[in-house]
Amino acid sequence: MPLPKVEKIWMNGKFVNWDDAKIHVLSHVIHYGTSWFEGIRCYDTPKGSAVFRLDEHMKRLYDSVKIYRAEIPYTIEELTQAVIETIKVNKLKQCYIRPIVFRGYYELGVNPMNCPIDVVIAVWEWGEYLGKEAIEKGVDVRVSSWRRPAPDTLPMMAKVGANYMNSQLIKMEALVDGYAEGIALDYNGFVSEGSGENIFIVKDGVIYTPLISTGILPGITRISVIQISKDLGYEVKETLIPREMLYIADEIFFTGTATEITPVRSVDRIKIGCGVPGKITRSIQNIFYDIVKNGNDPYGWLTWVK
Ligand code: PPE
Repeated sequence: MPLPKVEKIWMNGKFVNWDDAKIHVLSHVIHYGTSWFEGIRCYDTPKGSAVFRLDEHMKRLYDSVKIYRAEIPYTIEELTQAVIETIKVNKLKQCYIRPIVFRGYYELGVNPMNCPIDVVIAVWEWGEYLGKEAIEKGVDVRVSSWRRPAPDTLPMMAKVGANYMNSQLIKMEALVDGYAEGIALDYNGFVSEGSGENIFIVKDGVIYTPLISTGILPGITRISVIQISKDLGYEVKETLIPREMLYIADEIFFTGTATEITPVRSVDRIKIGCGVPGKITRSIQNIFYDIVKNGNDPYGWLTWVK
């Protein structure tokens, strides 16, 4: 599906027309994957438009850049304000927000340090991530034959363009084989995450999710769901999860900005629980969607656009 165009894109401090937001083919990012980005959602609630956990997303962006010895030439406050302005200038009530920082055009060669840091913020409308009905009925997934990188190869805590080549392999393999998504194991063979989402497993009333050290992105939806689950009175364990625990789980669900909270109904064609979204998944979904869809925000997680 082609991107649904909006009017303006914020590029290095200025608004440019969607069609003019271009870079040179010899930009460093194109050759070596030198980019850091975020995915954020703005929701249309009855109380007005609101961005979910904007501050946490922006902090993660600055952290991603720092890991690579680079620096964003704007303060976090400036860039946060620019996100809000980009939503407003495009007159969108709800949208997906993609701030992206990259090494631009100057010289080539692996050393990135002389190339400029360019900053872009784009917004567009992005609906269901894992297909229609996924959030209601759940998705069928497989365990990927591709693993997440070992900890001393690529830093997976950084949300970096290059990391998504690994995600692309996981995703393509799953789609070609008739699944909605793939679950990658980490380099030791423990459950890690999906190509673009974190994973939670429910077994005997306890909620489990993989450790940060298993090659996962530290998801903002993940920490939000951990908080919601604890407040609902559930025990949450961040721990190593063996592959077979997926098969005997009572419930499984994915979390992520694009995917929100999507139940998993089968793994490797093995039915999870009754093959329909479980009770605990539902109760967490209910709180999450009450925040983002209805604007009922006991946690102060929403930034109002007006
Ligand atoms: N793991 C990965 C690898 C990942 O890309 C995401 C977000 C998550 C976990 C969940 O993180 P969070 O959004 O902070 O809860 N993936 C983004 C990009 C997806 C894409 O296809 O592009 C997203 O969901 O916006």
